[in-house]
Amino acid sequence: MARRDAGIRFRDVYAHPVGRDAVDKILLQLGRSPRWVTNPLVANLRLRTLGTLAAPLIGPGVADAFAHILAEHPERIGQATGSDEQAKRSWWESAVFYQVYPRSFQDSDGDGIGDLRGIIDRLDYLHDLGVDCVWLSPIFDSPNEDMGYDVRDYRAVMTEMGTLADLDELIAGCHDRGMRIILDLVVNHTSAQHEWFQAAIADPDGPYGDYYHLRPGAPGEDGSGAPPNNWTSFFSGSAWRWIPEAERWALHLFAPEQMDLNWENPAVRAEVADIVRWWRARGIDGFRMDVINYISKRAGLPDGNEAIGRLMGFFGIENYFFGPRLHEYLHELRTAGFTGGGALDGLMVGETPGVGIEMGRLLSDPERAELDLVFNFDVLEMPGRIRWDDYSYDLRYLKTYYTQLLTRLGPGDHAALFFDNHDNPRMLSKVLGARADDPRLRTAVGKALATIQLMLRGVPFLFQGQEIGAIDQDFAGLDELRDVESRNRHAELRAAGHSDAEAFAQVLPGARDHARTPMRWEPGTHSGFTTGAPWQAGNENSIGFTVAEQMDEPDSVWSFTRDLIRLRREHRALAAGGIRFLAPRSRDCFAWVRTGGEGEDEWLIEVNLTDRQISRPRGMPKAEPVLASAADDSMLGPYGVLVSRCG
Ligand code: TEU
Repeated sequence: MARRDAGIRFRDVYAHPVGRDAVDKILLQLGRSPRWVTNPLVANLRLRTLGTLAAPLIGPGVADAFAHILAEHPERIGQATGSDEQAKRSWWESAVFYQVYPRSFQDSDGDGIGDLRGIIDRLDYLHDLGVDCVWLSPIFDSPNEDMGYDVRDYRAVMTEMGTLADLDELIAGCHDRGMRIILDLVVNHTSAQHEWFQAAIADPDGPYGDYYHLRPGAPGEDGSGAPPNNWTSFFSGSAWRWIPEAERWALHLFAPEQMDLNWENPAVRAEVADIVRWWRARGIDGFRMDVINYISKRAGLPDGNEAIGRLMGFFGIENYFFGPRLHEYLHELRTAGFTGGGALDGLMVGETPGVGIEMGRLLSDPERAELDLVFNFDVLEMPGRIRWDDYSYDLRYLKTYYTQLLTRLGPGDHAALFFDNHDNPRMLSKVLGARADDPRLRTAVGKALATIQLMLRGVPFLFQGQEIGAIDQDFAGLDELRDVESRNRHAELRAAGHSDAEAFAQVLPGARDHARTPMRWEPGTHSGFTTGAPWQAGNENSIGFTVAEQMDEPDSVWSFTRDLIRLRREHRALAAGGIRFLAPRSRDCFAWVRTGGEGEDEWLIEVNLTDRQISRPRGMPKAEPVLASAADDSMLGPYGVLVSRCG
């Protein structure tokens, strides 16, 4: 069989959306410039030659892995087309989203776990902030091995969070206030306790056996029996679990209790479409689709390339992060699940780890009727860094990242703009570290991040607590960490010979637990989150950074965030206009203009990305300051911000 990479030159790889994003991702991890691969010498190299030359460095088979992906996806990088005015205007394009992590938002019954009634009690708060759409992290029935991302029943509410009637009341409460609500749909995998999986292992050759990735084999008494391939889980260890009662290996990309669904099975796809229709009929306005780019696995589930596995930290990822039938599955779900009365309606925002700019453009191209929007995670860590690294995030990287991202997106493309979520430490703490104890700096950085997120061209997704300058927690030890990923990583480090303290020190910087501490509503015991014992430690007691204190303080992060959202609401250019970057040569100042349509105001935004005072860039357009933080008409203080109306 002719090798797949016969004749392919490296420029072909870089002209391909998947190839370009994969190469850019590798360059990002290596902290290298794209010029490394766009120069004629490399660009004209045959992929096979490059693979041979690079083999000593990156190992064999990488070129073939690229060639395989290119062969599976015939698309080429499309040019940005259309204009801002032509781009369709759906409700979500100018909306401000707010992610609620229900478990830690507001407890109403004193069991220490946040619940739906608690969210209902806080809807006026979200409305006062200016939220347009609430995204709930999973509230479905779940054993909570992964805090709801292991669903046991897609049509029932987790007991500790309430009932379907509560959810109906919450949906109505949002709509009555002119807000919308989307749910977190986790359909790459189900809980091992889901009835489908239970039926599958009871009768692996029956109708449900093909709902999952089950493979024959056996671990062997002495453990000599190897799993079906070398894939590893994102939560440590192999991605395969031996199920004795079924005498089968079962695939789990995440925890051993999160069993990957087999989307090749039309019955699975029909089940998911039915779940979507069921929730749409209950008034849900759309979904955040959990790891939705993982649903298409390469036929045969082949071994992962050793070099790619070492580089990315997970073996097998090239066989599913953008699988061969992904477009087909998404389009089918979009049309089967979201077609209400003929028009494609509802929102599908994809959580797509590992997907880069070009793949994101492909998945969210309106012409394809797949996803509307994707999360690109490359903003969360600086080049060459991973979440577990303990380092100081330099905000100047945001200028590089967003200038590249928003320049590459066309008017018909949209970027989800976010810094925090339930899977990552707080961005404010990544920037300031222990200096976040300085309330002045903490406030300045909180406002600067809010300005970038709410004033750039894109769809902002605030995460609960961001609006009050929430920071990481000083967890005392492993017993305060609840997240399966944190605890598994700690166990893996201990098994590798690290002491408890060493293992904890390596887990702490990247622990998702930082983002899952209870919302700080007011000073005092458990910050008004619960009258009971909170499920997750939240030992911060800093003064001035609770909702109650911030709402009363005109110079707080909360007030500034509300004012930014209000400006977006009052001026279309800020919510849905175009963007023109300024002062490209300034490393320290991130400046841009939001452009409007005929007769609409244009806006100048300037952000000091450093902890030093800087002069405003020369040659800025004439503009009247409207909103400022640590800035005047000539200087920008540390992390200072100026939002001005042009003209
Ligand atoms: O996370 C998917 C994911 O791969 C990462 O974004 C996540 O940070 C994880 O730690 C892998 O390193 C989604 C959910 O957001 C996450 O909470 C779930 O644990 C995961 O999927 C499995 O459902």
